[in-house]
Amino acid sequence: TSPAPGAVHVPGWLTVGEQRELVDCCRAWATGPVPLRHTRLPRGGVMSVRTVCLGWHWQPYRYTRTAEDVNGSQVAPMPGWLAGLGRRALVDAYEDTTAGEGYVPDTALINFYDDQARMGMHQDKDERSAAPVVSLSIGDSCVFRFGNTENRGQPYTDVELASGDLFVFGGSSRFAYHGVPRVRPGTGDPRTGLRAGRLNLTLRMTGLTD
Ligand code: MD3
Ligand code: FE
Repeated sequence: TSPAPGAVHVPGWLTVGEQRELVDCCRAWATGPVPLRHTRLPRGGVMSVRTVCLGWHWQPYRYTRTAEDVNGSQVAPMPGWLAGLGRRALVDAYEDTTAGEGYVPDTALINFYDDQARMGMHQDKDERSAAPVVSLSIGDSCVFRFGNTENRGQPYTDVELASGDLFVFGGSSRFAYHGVPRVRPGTGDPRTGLRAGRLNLTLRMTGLTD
């Protein structure tokens, strides 16, 4: 189902087995060279989600290879198999066997939401590429607020994102405001191995080179 041009929601795209494998990987990445952390914002705020990055380290509002804002370490690499999952996501979402061609996501941002975590309305503008963003959700459901490209307010559409859901943001939706106003505690599937909270992986092409 498509709430806007280029935006496609595919409920239940990941199998429970794939979700469990991703949860295991995320646990390892969360304790990797740059551990899961609450991102500090330049004006003194702290994000309520906890994030770990692969390939490039995102800090507001730029991508770096080393995490000066955490511990100065080099981020873990973006695995080739995860980029491949992103290509398969585009093929399935756009129902076009060629949709993944040239899609080589070089970063993954992994956000962990506890019951209280939220993400305010924002645009993702730090990439130098208009390639689609692939979003994978695991664990508790959330309300995902999908807005417009003009401002953080209305008009917007609220969509429920559940465990296993794929969302692809391409075309004009790539630069739409979006956020997560609430998580729904206790709605996850224990078979994924995630006992509480919500995990979201976004795969992106940064358009950056070293
Ligand atoms: C629409 N993450 O990491 S995923 C983010 O669930 C982010 O953790 C949310 O927003 C989360 O920046 C939402 C869906 C998403 C991700 C990136 C987008 C939607 C997007 C980029 C452009 C447009
Ligand atoms: Fe975002």
